[in-house]
Amino acid sequence: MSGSVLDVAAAIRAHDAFLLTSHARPDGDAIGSQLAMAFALDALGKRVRLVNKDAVPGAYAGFPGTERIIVADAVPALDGVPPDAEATIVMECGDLTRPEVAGLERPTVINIDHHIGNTMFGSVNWFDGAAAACAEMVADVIDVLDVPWTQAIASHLYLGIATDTGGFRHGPISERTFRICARIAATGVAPARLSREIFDSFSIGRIRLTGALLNAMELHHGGRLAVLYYDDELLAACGATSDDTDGLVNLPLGAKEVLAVALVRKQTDTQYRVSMRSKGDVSVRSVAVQFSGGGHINAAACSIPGSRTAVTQAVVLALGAQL
Ligand SMILES: [Mn+2]
Repeated sequence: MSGSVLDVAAAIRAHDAFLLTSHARPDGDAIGSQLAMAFALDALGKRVRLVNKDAVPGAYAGFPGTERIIVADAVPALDGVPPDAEATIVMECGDLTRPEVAGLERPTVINIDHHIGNTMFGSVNWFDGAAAACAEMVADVIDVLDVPWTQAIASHLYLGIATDTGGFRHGPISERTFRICARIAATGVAPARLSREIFDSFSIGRIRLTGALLNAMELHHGGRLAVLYYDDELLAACGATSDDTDGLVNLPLGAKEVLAVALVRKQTDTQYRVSMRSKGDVSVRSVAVQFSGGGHINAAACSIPGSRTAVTQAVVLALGAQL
């Protein structure tokens, strides 16, 4: 049972205090969904706190309210509110381990997500695989709760949608997406300014890392598959940090012939994280699942044990079967 926006709204109306979280290493949709929801709950007079495992990526730090996010491995104790009185809202997460924050369990856990494979871990679950971003779902929640869209809410909905669609390039972008965007623009926020802030706020280290990654890019299967690789040494050499790597996996897709990309990141000598992206019907999700990972058809990830060579060969082979 995938539930509905009405179930979510009813659960929100029934509580006064909320704990909002999203996945570790948050992306734009994680941050945008959380803060749009937070501002809506504020408007209803609810008590709201936000807890994430990792800090807000630098490019999004200027968006309103990001300073409210508590960065912690475990939910801090809350004075005056017994934990059971607080409802947890988890956005953008296929299961309750994705936040990597301990202590999220509550009698009411509201699960709002658009990732295929969601385990329906909540006491209230709303899954919508047709949403281009979790932020689209949050927009619906806000409407059912009858909260007017402020510029702060609109900015965060835009952050989620613009990033999860790669600047309106991929995913189930629909009429609904553009209806929401039309209403975002109607609040008076300038989409072009937000897009500049989202997409053109990188560090110089990120730009140098981009050059290094692409310079060392490998092509396989007649150029249809690109493989990128980095480790901590390359980050340091470029003056970059792991905060600078978000979205780099998409770069080779800018080449017409490239249909899929694997970005391999060294975690240890015997463990590698593989992020994958693809165009059209090429399913990187099915490859990620083979290695106990997950994601969407066009965006998925997994961790694979083995040497760099063995991991890369396994990924090249598995992706080749999808091309
Ligand atoms: Mn998302």
